[in-house]
Amino acid sequence: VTRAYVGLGSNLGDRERFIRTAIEHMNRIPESSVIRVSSLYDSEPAGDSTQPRYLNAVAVLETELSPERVLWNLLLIEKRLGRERVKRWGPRQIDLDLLFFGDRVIEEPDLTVPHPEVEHRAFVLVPMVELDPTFVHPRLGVTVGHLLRERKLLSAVRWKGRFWY
Ligand code: PH2
Ligand code: MG
Ligand code: MG
Repeated sequence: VTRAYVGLGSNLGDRERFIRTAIEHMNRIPESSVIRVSSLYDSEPAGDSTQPRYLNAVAVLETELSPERVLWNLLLIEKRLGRERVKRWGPRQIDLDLLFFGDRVIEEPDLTVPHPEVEHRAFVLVPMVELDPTFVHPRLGVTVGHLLRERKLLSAVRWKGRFWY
């Protein structure tokens, strides 16, 4: 069994509802269960700064599936929740990113793990640190706690309360 960390983001419609529904769907992925979810964080949009603010969280998915299978299931959930892929880094109802898959490092055309943006994004590092500050980024070889302290990104996210999951 592997612990996969999944980043959730929404900046259109009822953001909290999209995140909650996505987590319920994730818990129904075969041979997998959501064992923890971070708090919710309201964050400044990265990339195109004219889009609405995001709500972000990170969930821990315990799974027996391969990383490719997990990714396939995440994309299916995005589709079920009505996501339309309009523009890279543009606004979206729901975005599910496979951030980490245990300590695996994967470089494939359709799957890069750890997610290549992790170390630049407060809205990923802050919830990761909340879940486990000692988690080691397997490509960089340092903890997520270290990355967050070193990069001084904290100001970009606002804590929005504990998730009730
Ligand atoms: N996701 C993006 C682009 N920009 N900004 C924030 N704050 N949160 C996100 O989840 C996010 C983003 C593309 O996936
Ligand atoms: Mg994303
Ligand atoms: Mg994505």
